[in-house]
Amino acid sequence: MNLEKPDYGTKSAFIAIVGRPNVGKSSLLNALLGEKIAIVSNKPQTTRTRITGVLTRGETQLVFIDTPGLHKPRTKLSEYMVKQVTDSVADVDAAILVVEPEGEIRKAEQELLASFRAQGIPAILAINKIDTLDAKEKLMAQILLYTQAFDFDAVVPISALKGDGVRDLLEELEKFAEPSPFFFDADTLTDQPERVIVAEIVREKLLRSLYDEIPHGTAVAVERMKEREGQDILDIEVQIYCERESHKGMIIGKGGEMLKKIGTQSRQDIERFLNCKVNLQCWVKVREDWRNRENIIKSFGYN
Ligand SMILES: Nc1nc2c(ncn2[C@@H]2O[C@H](COP(=O)(O)OP(=O)(O)OP(=O)(O)O)[C@@H](O)[C@H]2O)c(=O)[nH]1
Ligand SMILES: [Mg+2]
Repeated sequence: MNLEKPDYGTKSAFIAIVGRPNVGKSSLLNALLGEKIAIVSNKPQTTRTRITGVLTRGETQLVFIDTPGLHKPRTKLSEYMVKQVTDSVADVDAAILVVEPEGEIRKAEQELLASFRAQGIPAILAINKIDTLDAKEKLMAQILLYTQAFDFDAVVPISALKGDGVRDLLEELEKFAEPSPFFFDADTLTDQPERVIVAEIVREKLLRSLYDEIPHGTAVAVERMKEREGQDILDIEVQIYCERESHKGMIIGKGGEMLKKIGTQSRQDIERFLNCKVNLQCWVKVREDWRNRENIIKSFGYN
C-alpha cells in the first residue's frame, strides 16, 4: 500500500479569520486579497455570515473564511452568526485570531482559543490596528498576554487598514498549505454571488450612515438586477428591511435625504465593483422584530 500523498503539484489551506466584533477581520480579508469583497464599518457585528475569499498565488491556494465577530447572542440572528463562527473553526486547517493592539483578553477570545485547543487547530495571532499604537511597550505587553494563553505558530503585528505586516502574515499562512488539488479556479476571488455583494454594499452604507439599533436591524435584498436593453446600464432594485415604522422614517430621512445619500454612495461602489453604469432604486419596508423570526431570517439568506 502506498501511503504517500499523491503529487498534485498544487497546495492549499483553509484558514478561518476569527475574533471579537470590530477588531478588523473583514478589513484583513480585503487586505489579504487586495480586493474589497467584505463590507467594513465601525459598528460591531457588521459581518453576519461566513465570507469565503480565495487567494491563488503560483501553486498555492489559500481559502479564507471571514466570520462574524464572536459575541453573546441576544437574537435569533445573532445565534445564527455565532454558529457561523463555531462551524467555521470546525472546518479549517488553521485560524488567524485577530485582536486589538491593547486591552485584556476577553471571554470570547478565551472561548476561541479553547476551541482551537480542543480541535487541534494551529493558529496565528494577528495584532491589528498597530497604526493606532503610540508606544511599543503596549504591543510587547499584548504579545506576552496572548502567547501565555495559547501556543501560537506565529505572532504578526499588522495594520489591515494601511497594509503593514500583511505580507509577513501571508508568508506565515502559506506554511499551512498542504499538497492537494485546488478547490476553486485560480481566478476565483469569492464564492459570494454578485447579488449578495450588491446587497451587502447597501447594508454597509446603512451601517455607516445610521446610529444605535437602526442599522443592526436592517437587512437588504436585491429584488431585480437587469441590463437595460440596448444600453450599457444595469437597473437594480433593492429592498431595505427594518424593524419599526420609526426606523423606516430615519432611513428615508427628511424629504428623502438620507435614502438618497445611501443610494448615491451605494451606486458609486456598485459601479466600481461591477465596472458598469448602474441605475439603483431603493425601497424601505418594515418587518417587525425580524431578527427573532426564523422564517424571515432564512428568507434573507441567513440559513
Ligand atoms: N486604525 C485602524 N482601523 C482599522 C484597522 N483595521 C480595521 N480598522 C477599522 O476597524 C473597524 C472595524 O473593521 P471591520 O473590518 O469591519 O471589523 P470586523 O472585525 O470585521 O467587525 P465585525 O464584522 O463587526 O465582527 C472599521 O472602522 C475599520 O476601518 C487598522 O489596521 N487600523
Ligand atoms: Mg466583519
